[in-house]
Amino acid sequence: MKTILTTAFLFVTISVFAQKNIAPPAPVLPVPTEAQLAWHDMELNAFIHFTTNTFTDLEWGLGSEKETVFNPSGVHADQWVSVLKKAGFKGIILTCKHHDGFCLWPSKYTEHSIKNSPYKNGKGDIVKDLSDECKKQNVKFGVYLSPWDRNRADYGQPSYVEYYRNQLKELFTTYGPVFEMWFDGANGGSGYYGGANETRNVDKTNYYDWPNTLKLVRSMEPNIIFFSDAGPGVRWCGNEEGRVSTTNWNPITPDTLYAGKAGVETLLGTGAENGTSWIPAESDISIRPGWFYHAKEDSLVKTPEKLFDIYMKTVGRGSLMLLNVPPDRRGMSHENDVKALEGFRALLDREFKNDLARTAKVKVSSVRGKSKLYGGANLTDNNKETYWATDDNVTTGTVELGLKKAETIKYVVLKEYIKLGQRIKSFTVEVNKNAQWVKVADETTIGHKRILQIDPVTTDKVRVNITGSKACPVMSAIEIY
Ligand code: FUL
Repeated sequence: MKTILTTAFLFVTISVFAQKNIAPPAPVLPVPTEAQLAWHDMELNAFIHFTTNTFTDLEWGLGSEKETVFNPSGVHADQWVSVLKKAGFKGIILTCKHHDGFCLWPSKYTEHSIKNSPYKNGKGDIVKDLSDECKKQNVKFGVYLSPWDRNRADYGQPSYVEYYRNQLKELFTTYGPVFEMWFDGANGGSGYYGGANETRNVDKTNYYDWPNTLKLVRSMEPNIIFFSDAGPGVRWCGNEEGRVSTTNWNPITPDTLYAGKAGVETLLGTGAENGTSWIPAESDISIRPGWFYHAKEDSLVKTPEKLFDIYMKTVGRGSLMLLNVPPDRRGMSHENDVKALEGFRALLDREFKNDLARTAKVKVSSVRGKSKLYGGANLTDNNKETYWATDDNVTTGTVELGLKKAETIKYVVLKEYIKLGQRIKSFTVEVNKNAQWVKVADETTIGHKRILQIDPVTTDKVRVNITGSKACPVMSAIEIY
């Protein structure tokens, strides 16, 4: 008895040891930071655009608006947050200051703010209201502070950059934590500029001295994600239509993105296979035609189906969907927007309800070191920390999922284990129909998440073929709906 036990113990020890000994794949650089990984996992991010424009019916305020025009009958930040949270949004970025320069907090550096508005007799502070509410409801809070300021007399001079930095200090030391900072690309042009009423163009590359501004913000919020055309945290997706390219590389080389470069929009959408930095694409879009609330757009709110389509073309292509839901003059998310968001959530829940892969039999073409640590079962265990991988010299592979019974399927979801970099360059998906494999998708990149919508088909077997990869493929999940 004792010998049997000892032998068994030795066997278990040796096999565990052998499995432990198979080293994980080396990362393919660049790889995301912890903060970027957390950002990817959010999938849904929100914008709140609110300023004097809400009351003047403009999209870009001139900067000459009197503070008194800002006069919401209330500010229901609790409602903004709860509506977005219920729909699945994990963060909210507020236009603390848009291009018109009006500040939603009582900044001590300007008179052009909420403190001179009739709202709460000048005692209001909407940045505080929203950041407090986000804390309360466990939603991340982000800041949009427009670099372009059409109100300031000194816009274009060094003192304005000082002013901008002072405001960043004010915001980050009073209203944090802040998870994302949005540096909008639109700047320079016509404006009020303290009464000058002229056109001012700044040298966008050098005027703001971005390296030092970012350093300042990082000293207050070390893990902040910076959005701008070229990152460094996340990049613009190149359009405001709610889509990235089907080929979407997270890496990109920031030097190739200087403002005004022809064709840069396409590059922003695709990223670059051999890009030097991990700067994923964020896709900003408004639930209405405009970024600010206009009553005339009440009938033009995007439908749940349209929002779902945007989700498929952003989150479903490895990007993040950043949706703007602008409060109206009552300081509330309008009922039409609320209804659209509820419908959007219901669609997501309905379409991705029952993952058929969870109970499927998984067969893979090969496993790294033949070790269970990297086996095919990791693809369907609903654990994002486990993955299927092949040996280093194997850059193609096949995963076959045998469903419990024939089912009609509409979506195949694929995820790479991006902690080790984005690797897969091409893949196909096949379904078995009348004992024949039929190709239903022929695609390129995967990244954080790829959702393929296929014509509904009844099958009991699905096959994913990785046909090209920069190094051995490393995938964390396959789901089928
Ligand atoms: C643009 C701005 O000009 C719009 O007004 C809006 O804020 C959008 C998110 O970014 O560049």
